[in-house]
Amino acid sequence: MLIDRSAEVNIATKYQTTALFAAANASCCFSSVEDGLSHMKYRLLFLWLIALSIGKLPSANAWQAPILLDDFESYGEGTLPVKWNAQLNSKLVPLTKEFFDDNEWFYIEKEGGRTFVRAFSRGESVHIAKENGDGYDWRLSQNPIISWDWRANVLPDGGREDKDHLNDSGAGVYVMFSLEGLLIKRPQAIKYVYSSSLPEGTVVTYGKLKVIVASSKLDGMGIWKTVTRDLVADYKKVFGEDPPDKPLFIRLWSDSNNTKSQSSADFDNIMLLAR
Ligand SMILES: [Ca+2]
Ligand SMILES: [Ca+2]
Repeated sequence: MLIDRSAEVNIATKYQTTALFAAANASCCFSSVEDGLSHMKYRLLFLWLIALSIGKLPSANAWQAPILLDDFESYGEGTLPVKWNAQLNSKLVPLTKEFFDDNEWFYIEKEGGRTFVRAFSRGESVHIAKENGDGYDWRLSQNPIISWDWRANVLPDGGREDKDHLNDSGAGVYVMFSLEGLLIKRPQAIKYVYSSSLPEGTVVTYGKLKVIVASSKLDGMGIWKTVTRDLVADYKKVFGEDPPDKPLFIRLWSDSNNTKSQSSADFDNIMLLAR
């Protein structure tokens, strides 16, 4: 059977031309970050140009746009990250100040030209979530990579994810895949954590919740780190099967309730990428 590839080639050429045009534009603007292009946009452009330069820019019908879930640049300092939801009685509901108090909160911070969200807990567990379909349509077959920046400011003293009674994580990025069960819904999820005490790469199992240590205090804290995880590969590794194509939601997390201590962590640039 003959296949007409001309349309595909034309569109692929258009992508490459657009990338080169974007590069030309970017070169004129690198000295003026404050003019509007965020660090995130540079990073997306950079990834794209690398793919182009090594000849790995996929054909047009295989190429998937990266999804920028949130870079928090659209919020004012001290405001709530209202693109995200609170959870109430197992349901995601609009985020309001009533969900927070002095001991547990997520608020927007600005520092050195960067806008991000800070999670704080004192003897509590605090989280916000963003449902798949709420402003983004995420399919692992198209965007299997999850990436984010985080910075641990204070990690729960003595927290360790492999002990039930000390199970606190100063920062977590939690991907929920399914909720199964008739009376009691059991989540199938991967939770990437910034651990107070376990080394990077550690995997801890709580039934269908798999905890993967993505960063560790053993390697330092107090500086921004970028984490990039192949969610499909991680899922296969910890569950021994292919993941469902459409995860349910992403949750940002911080807790210090078991150790009765404190946690403070910052999140930024949450992205879903193609391979
Ligand atoms: Ca930001
Ligand atoms: Ca806990």
